[in-house]
This record gives sequence, structure tokens and C-alpha cells, in this order.
Amino acid sequence: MPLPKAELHLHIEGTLEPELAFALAVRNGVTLPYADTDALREAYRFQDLQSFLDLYYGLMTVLRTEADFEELADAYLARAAAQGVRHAEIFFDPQAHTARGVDIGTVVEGLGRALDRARERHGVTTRLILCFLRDQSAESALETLEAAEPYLHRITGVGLDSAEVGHPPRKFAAVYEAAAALGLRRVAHAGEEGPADYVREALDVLGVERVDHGLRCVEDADLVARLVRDRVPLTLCPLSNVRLRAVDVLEEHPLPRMMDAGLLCTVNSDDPAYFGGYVEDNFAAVRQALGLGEERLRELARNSFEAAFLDDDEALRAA
Ligand code: ES4
Ligand code: ZN
Repeated sequence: MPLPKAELHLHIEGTLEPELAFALAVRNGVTLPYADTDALREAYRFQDLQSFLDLYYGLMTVLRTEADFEELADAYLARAAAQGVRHAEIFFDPQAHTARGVDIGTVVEGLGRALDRARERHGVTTRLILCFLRDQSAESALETLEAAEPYLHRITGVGLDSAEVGHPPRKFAAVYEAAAALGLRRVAHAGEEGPADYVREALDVLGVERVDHGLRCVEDADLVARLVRDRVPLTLCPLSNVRLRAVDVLEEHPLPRMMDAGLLCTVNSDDPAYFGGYVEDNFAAVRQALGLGEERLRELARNSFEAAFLDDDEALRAA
């Protein structure tokens, strides 16, 4: 039995499996530049974050209707539940859809239908986190937040994702301030490919309470000391780091050293359809490659509930 856990770093568009992508392509009359699912899987050899993102934004053009987003989230939640996930905080990228003429309401309502059912169907509680694409303009992020206002009852927080280097957190200071004023929680990807300074800036300028990846904090001892002291959670994604070459091989992932240093680490799947596995696959991989013992694995699972946007009593029930 997999350990009960919360998944805190999961892009719903990154759960689009090749089989569903082809089924939706047929349903929506979209032509994909791959002959079949095998040819598509063959293309999953990424050099870095950007080469992944290029394929990822291309494939998600098959997502068009509320039913598509509902089916996508249904499939993820069933898989996650089977891997011990009791609570999932799910990222979505509205700008990747609105840029193609798909309304943000279509996305949120479709995902919402699946999320509403997940509790009884799978025993999984959920939150939605709206991510801004950091390689788009700050104005576009503000417009996205405005477009989301009718749906804020369904949205717990905001995040920041896509191509990191050259798009520092401070670019989004205004939209994060506006999000905070609306009562939204704040997280951001930082220190995946970008430097440790981006992690510090996400804390200081954006006011994030959790850092997505945060891997490169290990290059800055003062930053590590601060993250430990303030118990700032990091949502690490080990298989993603290998596939996108943030680390050379899993055996060299800094996770054990980060835990030894006292960092509040969690293990998550990021884009599981693309990176070789869902969250328990990530747990199994780090157990194998890094020799993490049962106590360390239990610590990771416990950390995931501490780091989740749950009330204390909800966290206890979920664990
Ligand atoms: C992402 Cl792995 C990763 N990094 C940044 N942005 C993303 N969006 C989807 N997956
Ligand atoms: Zn991510």
C-alpha cells in the first residue's frame, strides 16, 4: 500500500497521456504532428525545460471543451488516488488555453466538475492553483487574474510557471500583490533552472509561502538557513529534474542532503504523463536510487500534509 500523501506540484495539463491526447484530437478535429502514441512517446526526449514546454503547449491544443478538461482531471484523480494521494493541489495554465480561444470558464468549470466528484469517488480533496506563464507579459498576467474573478470561489491560490530563466519573480510583483488582496494563497516555481536568487526574490517580492522546485537553493547557504528557519516548503519533483536535465542522474539528486539540512521537502510528480510517472512512482524512484529509508519516506509524506493549504483538522483527516 502506498503511503497516504498530498500532491502539491502537479500541472493538470501535464497529466495528458498520449492515448487521451489522440482520442481528444479525433473528437475535436485537431491534427497532431505525430503518427501515433508510440511516435509521440518517442518525442519525449527533452534537452531542457524549453524543449519540453514546446511539445507540451503543442499537445494541449487538443483540450477544447469543458468535457475535455473534466475527462483530463477525472483520469488524473483516479490515478493519483491509486497512488495514495488523499489531497491534490492542482495547477492550471489559463493563458495556454485563452490564447487559443478557449475561455477560462470552460477550463475552470470542466476541471471543477471532476474535482467536485473526487471526494466521494476517490476520497481525494482538492484545490486549484491558477498559474501565470512567466514568459508572457505582466499585463497578460493581470488580465488573466481579472478574467478569473468570476471563478475565485473555485481557486485557492496563484502560481508562476513556464520558462524561468530571464523571467525573474519581480516581473510579477503587481499581479501577486493583487492576488494577495483578493485573499489568494501564493506559490511560485523558482530555482528549477533559474538561480537561487530567484527563490529569494519569490519570497521577498512575491510573498510566496511555498516554493515549487526550489532545487537550486542548495547553492546558497544563507538561503537554505532561511528556508529551514521559516519552514518554507519546497515541492520537489525528482523524475522531472532528471527528464529536464536539472540533475544528471537520479542518484545525484540533492533530496537526501536537503532533508539532512532540515529543509521541508515534499516529493511530487510535476507533469507525470511526460516524465515517467505519478507521485508514488517518484517515491519509489527516490527510494531506489537514493536509498531513502522508511523513516525518510514517512517524513516526506508527513511534510506534504504540513505544506498543504489545508486547515489542521482537514490535514489530520486526510493523513
Ligand atoms: C512545468 Cl516542469 C515545469 N516547469 C515550469 N513550468 C512548467 N509548466 C509545466 N511544467
Ligand atoms: Zn512544475
